[in-house]
Amino acid sequence: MNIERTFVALKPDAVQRGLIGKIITRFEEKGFKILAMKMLEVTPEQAAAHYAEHVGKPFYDGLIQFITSAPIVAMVVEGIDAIEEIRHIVGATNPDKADVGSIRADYSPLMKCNCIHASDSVASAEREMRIYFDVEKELCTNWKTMMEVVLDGLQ
Ligand code: FUP
Repeated sequence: MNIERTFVALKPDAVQRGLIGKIITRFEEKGFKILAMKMLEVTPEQAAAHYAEHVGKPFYDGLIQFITSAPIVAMVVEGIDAIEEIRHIVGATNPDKADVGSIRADYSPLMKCNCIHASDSVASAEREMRIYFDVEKELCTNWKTMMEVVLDGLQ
């Protein structure tokens, strides 16, 4: 059991379809802690940095067009095994393959607008959150969620 931080982004389709609240509620109700959150319009530079691993792939241009087409909601989220747990709640990249009950299975009809991004490793999380946040200044860490209060009382 590791306390991890991850980067999560609600993509333009989720913002445009009015799904911000429903999606964030899933993380809050599971016991995750939101350390930072903001709505922003992704710049071409941020988009290129975020998706650098996909340069040259057939879907790259569409991906950059999509992520810059309307605002996103960027978040830093902390919790127990947050990287793997949140990827599980998010579901597989292709909503056709995502577990029933996952965000992508429930809300997305297509891989090219699959509602949400979540980092796939500790290294990716560190890299990605720094594209969107000044991590030294913008994270709210000096407070406890009720889940942390509950865990404090357990052996
Ligand atoms: P994920 O880590 O699940 O967000 O997926 P990837 O980093 O592999 O892909 C980033 C985004 O590119 C996906 F969310 C959707 C898009 N994509 C496609 O449109 N087609 C593909 O074949 C693969 C990814």
